[in-house]
Amino acid sequence: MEGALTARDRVGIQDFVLLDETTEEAFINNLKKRFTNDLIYTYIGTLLVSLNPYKELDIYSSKQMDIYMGVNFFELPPHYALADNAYHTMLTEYNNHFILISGESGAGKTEASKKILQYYAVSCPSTTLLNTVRDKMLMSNPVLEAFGNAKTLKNDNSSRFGKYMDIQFDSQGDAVGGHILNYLLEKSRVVHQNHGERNFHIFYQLVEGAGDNLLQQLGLERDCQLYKYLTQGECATVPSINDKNDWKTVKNALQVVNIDETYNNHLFSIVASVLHLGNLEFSPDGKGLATLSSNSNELRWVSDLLGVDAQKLHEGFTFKKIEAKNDQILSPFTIDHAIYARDALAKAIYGLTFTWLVNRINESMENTDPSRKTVIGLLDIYGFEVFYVNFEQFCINYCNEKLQQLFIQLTLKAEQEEYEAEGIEWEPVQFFNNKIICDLVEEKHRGIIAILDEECLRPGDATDLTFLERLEDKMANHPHFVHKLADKMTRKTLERGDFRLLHYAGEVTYCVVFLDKNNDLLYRTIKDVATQFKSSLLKLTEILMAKEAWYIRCLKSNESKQKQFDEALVRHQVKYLGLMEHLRVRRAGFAYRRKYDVFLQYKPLCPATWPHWRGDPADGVEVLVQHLGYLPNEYKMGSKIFIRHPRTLYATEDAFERCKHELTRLQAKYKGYK
Ligand code: AD9
Ligand code: MG
Repeated sequence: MEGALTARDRVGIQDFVLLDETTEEAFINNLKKRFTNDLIYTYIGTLLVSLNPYKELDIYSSKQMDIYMGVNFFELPPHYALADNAYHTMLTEYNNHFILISGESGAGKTEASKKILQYYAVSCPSTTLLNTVRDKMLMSNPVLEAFGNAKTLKNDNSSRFGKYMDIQFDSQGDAVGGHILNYLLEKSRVVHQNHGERNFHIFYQLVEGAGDNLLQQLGLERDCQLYKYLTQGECATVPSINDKNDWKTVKNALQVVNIDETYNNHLFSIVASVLHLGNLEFSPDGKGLATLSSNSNELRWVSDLLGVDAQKLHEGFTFKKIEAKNDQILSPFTIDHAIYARDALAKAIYGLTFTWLVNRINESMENTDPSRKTVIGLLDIYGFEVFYVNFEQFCINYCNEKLQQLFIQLTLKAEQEEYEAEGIEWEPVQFFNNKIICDLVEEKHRGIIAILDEECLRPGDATDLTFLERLEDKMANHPHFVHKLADKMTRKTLERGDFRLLHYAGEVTYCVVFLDKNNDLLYRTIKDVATQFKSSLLKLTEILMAKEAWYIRCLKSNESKQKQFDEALVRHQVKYLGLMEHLRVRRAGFAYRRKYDVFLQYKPLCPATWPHWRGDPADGVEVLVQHLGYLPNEYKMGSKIFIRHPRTLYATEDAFERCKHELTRLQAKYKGYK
């Protein structure tokens, strides 16, 4: 007993529900102990908390995976058990599941989702044919990461798109197909990067990794510094990233997902054309209008690589076509317009290429067998970000609000329903409900997106500032909108053209460059983004609500990407992710529930159930708990056994450990006599 307690004191408890106290202090201490001992996963009941270790741990080998297959959730340290449990529940109950992985940027969501995918790919029963589908699923990751991830200040491999992947299983539990839905790629990164950030990985991989012949065909030099779109962040090389090696991985992965050499050529022609586009420069003519100033070589490369007439391209960058009656008039661009047109083209072709890639990958993973499949969905989106940010980050943070809302709804709902179904009374626990912030963004007629839509459609002189005025007018009394006059202290740092939202995860200041009526293309794009994004999130919520949910809450251990435990940072995340409330909900009623046959593992503790209980498992459990002295109010028999207090279960587990120890000792002694 003492030994067990010492170990518990040293390495912490693997389920927060078993903590003696539910204080924040105890919670953080437990996390810290586990982190110090490289134990990065901890349960809150069936929810998994993961703390980014920022170092490679030897816990993801196939040997480790074998140990987890089919074991009970609580029998092994938390880790693959969640993935395995979702899988086995899917097989036994024949229903659909999803794993929601959330947390802020750099918390470890993408890594967690890759580990889970790997687990399913490796651990399911296999045939040679199906292995190819699995390889495609696995290899979709390096491809999409190359084109959709980038180095940011928060994360050297930050996802700049949202990804929901369904893994389809047949009735034998074999992974037979996959399908990816992608959400809002941060296209602005193609043409602009903040200091200390990079463009999408693929550009650097191409320049660093491609063979001399390919570079020559694409008109590129092996020097990232030569390309404007690659150097704005002034960090083309990153110590943790090996672009040359990654290029090889991506090339190989492209083959696996059926993107062969012919497609490769098209694909990299487009990527290269973006780099050439970025080097096009304009200078003013005598009247201040745009003319192409850089050498015509760049234009020729864009034209060759995209297969578009160079003259037409040139016109497109320097003139606007106005349709008047049956006539067309060419109105010359200013420099700003020309730059805008160049960047818009670069973003558009990159965005379309990304969508094409996702479609190709989906085709390659498609399962054509019409028999019914069950799925496990993995949701890995870009994490919450607190920067001085633009419209895309506004969408990213809105997406995180929606997922937090989904988490609140589902955890409360599921818990409440289970208690009701089992006839168990419980006291609801108060959560901060972020619905108020979701409404602020998306409410019909009154939300930020609705106001943006209206401004876009309003004829005449709508600008960023009129949009901001309308926001300030409408949101004046909203507790999560910082009005420029509402807070004099805050106002000091609110620049003209900024607004600030109090998100569930923290304050974020947004710079309004949403609307620019002079730039009809820009405001049309923004409007479509805002509205489309809102409806695609709505669809995603519907997809998820129809499935059984599992949660991984990822926490960032520190900001310096090293193995350190920054207590204040961790505490902040524990707070806003609502982990304490979740823990209280789990403990408010019956913290533990176990299927009868699983609980019968403790049968050596009772002479009446040992060595076998031959009757109904529920009766066996009743006999067992009576023998163990459980008081009537400490447990409840429903479709499984519900145990009110973790300590009760803990005492049983301790007794079981001692009993096993004694049995082993007796067996050894018996052998000795023989
Ligand atoms: V973002 O919202 O896409 O910017 P994520 O996805 O939450 O973010 P990611 O999974 O990319 O973060 O993790 C960031 C980095 O932390 C990784 O590149 C690893 O260096 C590190 N990390 C995360 N999880 C693990 C892990 N389980 N083991 C080792 C890890 N390192
Ligand atoms: Mg990620």
